[in-house]
Amino acid sequence: MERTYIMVKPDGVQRRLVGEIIRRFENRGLKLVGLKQLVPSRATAEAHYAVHAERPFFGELVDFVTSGPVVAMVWEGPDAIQLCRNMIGATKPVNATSGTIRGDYTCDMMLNLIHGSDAPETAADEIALWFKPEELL
Ligand code: RTP
Ligand code: MG
Repeated sequence: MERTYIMVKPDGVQRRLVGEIIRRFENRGLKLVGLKQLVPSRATAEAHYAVHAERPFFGELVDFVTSGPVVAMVWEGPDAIQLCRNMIGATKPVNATSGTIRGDYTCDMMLNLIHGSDAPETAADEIALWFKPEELL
């Protein structure tokens, strides 16, 4: 069993896609173990995307993810990290195929609806960044 950090970004909340996204993960058989809505602080967003701190789009990315409410979640299941990445779809819109969340609902590189952890180490770090242990059931 693995746990992964999933976040509906501000564009996904604004577009009323929270229910659709949760439905997809539940239909797939994953278990929801943490869920909350919040407006991320700049410090949390910068820590979350710290790996991209030197990239030219970093400021814009932090501005975007702090621009409104996000829905932070932890999902659990076999190979949950890669399984969720596959369901989310590629970062580059042209590579996000139909049937994935990004492939079905967006063609924008920044407004791409959803984040998912990309490896076991980043999943552990992100879960600890966004959730207190007692918030996970
Ligand atoms: P995320 O972390 O948000 O789940 O997205 P990801 O793994 O698919 O992509 P990542 O490489 O981690 O990049 C994080 C976010 O930065 C924006 N980005 N822009 N202009 C660019 O070349 C570029 N590359 C990445 C995207 O919004 C991406 O979601
Ligand atoms: Mg990423």
